[in-house]
Amino acid sequence: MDQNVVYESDNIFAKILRGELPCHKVFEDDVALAFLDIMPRAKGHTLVIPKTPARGLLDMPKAAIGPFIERVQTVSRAVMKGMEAEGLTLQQFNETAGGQVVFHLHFHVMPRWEGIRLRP
Ligand code: DGP
Repeated sequence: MDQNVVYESDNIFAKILRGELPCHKVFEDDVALAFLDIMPRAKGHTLVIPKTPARGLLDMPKAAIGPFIERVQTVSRAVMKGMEAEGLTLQQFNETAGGQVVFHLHFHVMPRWEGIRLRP
């Protein structure tokens, strides 16, 4: 695992952070950016990414994790309220084998309603 922990700054989310690619922004401060997922698995599916460069949760500096998770909570609350959701699913993938496609740490925030499944 350690030998794979290389942050590549040409990933799509790094480009979004630098303003080189557009996004539908829902939250931003000095710690994190949140924007709508381009392939939503639920209405209001939002991604929260840290401004700290980290490939995944495993290489995120410890001191940066707390502030970032606070933003995940802030965005989750706002998404729940804005979407009038009944529940919430959070997902975070690490490495290709773990389902990760974009190699900048991100949490999926997916509002949920009774009886409505996530799209695959
Ligand atoms: P994963 O690394 O498996 O968590 O998947 C990456 C997610 O990012 C996937 O749900 C689709 C989304 N995504 C990929 N490219 C873009 C993009 O350019 N813009 C936005 N808004 N979302 C993207």
